[in-house]
Amino acid sequence: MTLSNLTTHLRQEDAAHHLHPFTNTRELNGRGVRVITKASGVHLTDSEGHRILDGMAGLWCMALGYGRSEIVQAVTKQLEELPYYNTFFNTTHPSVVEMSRLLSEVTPPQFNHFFFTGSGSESNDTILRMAAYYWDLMDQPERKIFISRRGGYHGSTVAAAALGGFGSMHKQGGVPVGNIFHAPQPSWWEEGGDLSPEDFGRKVANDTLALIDGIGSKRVAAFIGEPIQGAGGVIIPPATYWPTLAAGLKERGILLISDEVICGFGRTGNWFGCETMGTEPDFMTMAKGITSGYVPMGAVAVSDKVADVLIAKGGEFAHGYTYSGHPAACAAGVAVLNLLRTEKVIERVRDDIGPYLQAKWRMLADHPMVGEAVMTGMIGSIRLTPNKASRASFPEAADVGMATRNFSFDNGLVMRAVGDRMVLAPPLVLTHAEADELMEKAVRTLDMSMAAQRKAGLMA
Ligand code: PXG
Repeated sequence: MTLSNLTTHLRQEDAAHHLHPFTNTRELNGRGVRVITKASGVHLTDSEGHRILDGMAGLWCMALGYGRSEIVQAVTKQLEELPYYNTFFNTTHPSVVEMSRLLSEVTPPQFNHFFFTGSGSESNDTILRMAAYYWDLMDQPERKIFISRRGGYHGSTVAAAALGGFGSMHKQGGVPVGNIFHAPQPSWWEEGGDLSPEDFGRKVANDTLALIDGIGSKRVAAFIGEPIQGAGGVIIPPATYWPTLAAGLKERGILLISDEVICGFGRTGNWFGCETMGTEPDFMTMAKGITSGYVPMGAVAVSDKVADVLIAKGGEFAHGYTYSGHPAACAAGVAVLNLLRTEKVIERVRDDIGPYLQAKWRMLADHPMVGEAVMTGMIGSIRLTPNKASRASFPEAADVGMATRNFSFDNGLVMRAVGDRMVLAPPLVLTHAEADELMEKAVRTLDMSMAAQRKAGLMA
């Protein structure tokens, strides 16, 4: 394939001046970056004119798909009327007021107050500070420890990286935030051994509570977890995990933070992942789907239990961002929440396109290279394996996930690889015909990858 002048030019300029997130720049520049120029509905177009089905909704965020004029018009109107004003010094503006009210309507009943940020990472930093302040106000200042999980992802600011459970992130740049302990993750296929998924779910929850008791439960401020771990490979916990863990946290008076950055706003077939998992968190972390990715924004949902104390007993909470409650972001958020409601997008994920896609996706478990194929709502993964009977893994150095991702892209489908798990989170507005196209491409991708692994002697 000969590349157009435009692609060559953009690749050269990108290599010369742009440092990409989570990227080995030397390798990328050697390979040449892929240039995405346009998108519409659930399809991307690259600079060479290839049409690619976006099975990752951007980066888990484009729930309503690309090119929604209702959102574009709402943001444009807001930028014309009031492009910016802050919410710090005794001021507010109509779009942040409307966004806050709408959030109180769509979130579980305990949430009636919202703090706005620019991203999921900033939201988690906010929660760390707010939860610590809450315990000071409750005269329990010794509660300063946060429990997170191995394989959890909570962002890339210094505190959020420390909170997350990726050793690769902890090693770089020090991450000097103390008071954080990492509990095991409920990944049955990889770690469940001979236990049934239900017994394994209970075991991981009880091991987590034992870790907390070992630390001293009265020193623990909060536990944070994604209802379904996203960037850690879409780990859907056994049904016993969350109820056992949430009950144990409640008994010990520990706050529960549900990181809804990926699971929130319909991804799991309910408004929030905690509703799907049956927990009642004290905080929710929100970003991504809150604006369907059109404008950056994050938010923290603060339960009445916490907000009442902050308001009744607290002084000034010395925390905030220039873009807290940015008018254009709130205008996008209001448009998105209205569209999710009027188009019944979440009901459709629960009752129609979700079950349709799940049934087809789960059939991938019959493929010789797939150990398990799981999906809740419209977030799923498949675990690649050279031998499903023994639940074996490919050698790490072979990077079979990455190779499979590249086959997928070449087949016109974006799937992401997390180690040897292929993850999928397409726009929630996917049609049945687009789901069929997605599955056809996924099967072809697996067949191509399996042929390559067999040729390389990595699989019988
Ligand atoms: N919490 C969760 C659960 C997330 O998935 C964040 C917090 C941080 O949000 P911001 O807006 O600060 O990025 C995230 C972000 C990946 C990937 O490779 C996932 C995320 C971000 C970047 C890459 O899957 N999730």
